[in-house]
Amino acid sequence: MKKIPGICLMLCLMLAICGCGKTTETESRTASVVVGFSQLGSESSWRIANTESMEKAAKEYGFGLMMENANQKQEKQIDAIRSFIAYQVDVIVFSPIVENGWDNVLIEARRAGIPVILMDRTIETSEEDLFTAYVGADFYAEGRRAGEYLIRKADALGKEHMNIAEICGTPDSTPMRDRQKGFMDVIEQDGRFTVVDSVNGDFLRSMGEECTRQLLEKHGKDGIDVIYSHNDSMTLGALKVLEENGIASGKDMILITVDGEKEAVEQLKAGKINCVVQCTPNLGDAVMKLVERMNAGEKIQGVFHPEEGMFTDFDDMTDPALEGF
Ligand code: GYE
Repeated sequence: MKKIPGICLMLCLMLAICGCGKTTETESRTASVVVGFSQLGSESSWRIANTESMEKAAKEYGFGLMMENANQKQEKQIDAIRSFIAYQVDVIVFSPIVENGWDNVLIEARRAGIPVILMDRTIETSEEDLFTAYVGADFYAEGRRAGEYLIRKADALGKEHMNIAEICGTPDSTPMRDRQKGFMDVIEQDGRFTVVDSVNGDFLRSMGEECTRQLLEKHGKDGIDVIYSHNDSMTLGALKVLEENGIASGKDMILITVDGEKEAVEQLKAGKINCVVQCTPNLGDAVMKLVERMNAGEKIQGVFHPEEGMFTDFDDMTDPALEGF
């Protein structure tokens, strides 16, 4: 099984770090280029900012945007893609909720001659040429960054052993799979760490809360030293439960999270979160730039990763660059 055709064409695109429900149409009747965009849901602040970034960029480039929000349902995304094919949009952009199960609908798009760009997450397929490009983060690198931070933190605290609880994002989604793998590949090299539990929080704040309650019940507060959560929304849910239980997060419980939304960065500055691995939702400009080039007849292929870093309690918290979205 191959994950990304042409992965050897890895290109790095510097993305400027700046910046539902029913179908929304942005000037698609008059625009010369119409983009059909299937957003997977509104599960997190990351997602909301991502939707805004797509809308803003479409406007700036003068493209019509037909947007459907799938509210976390793969079937709805498939329906949306079919409706874009029927409408004969110029380009289909979508953020696949999970990696598998797209072949049939994407074969239909290929047959109709409509190019597809994957935005944010990628797919697993053995078919050739189901999409032209993927614009999204390197989630594996994000997971590795989280693991590298933990090793540095354990060194600084002089810890001989740490128990980790992992709160995962949507099962079988790219960020879930790769943030887990990257993290594990790093910490497995170091005998000091044990992952005592790994639970599904579906990238939702409410689930982050629920998972943390269950984790504390099962392992007790002394049974967990670190929570590694795959996104800020779940981490903020976890924080609430830790506070309720009088657990000093940031000190007695190390919190590592991914995204970089404002609220999480504020909690990092307040010392309650230890590490925020950055994942930018501002992909709209890079996507629309590709649409523009494709429309000009250029053949686009490859993987476009934004440049990302991380914010941690080793950094100067007064740094104005630590802002979040
Ligand atoms: O980290 C999370 C969102 O796919 C990168 O999805 C995205 C993830 C993001 O729900 O907050």
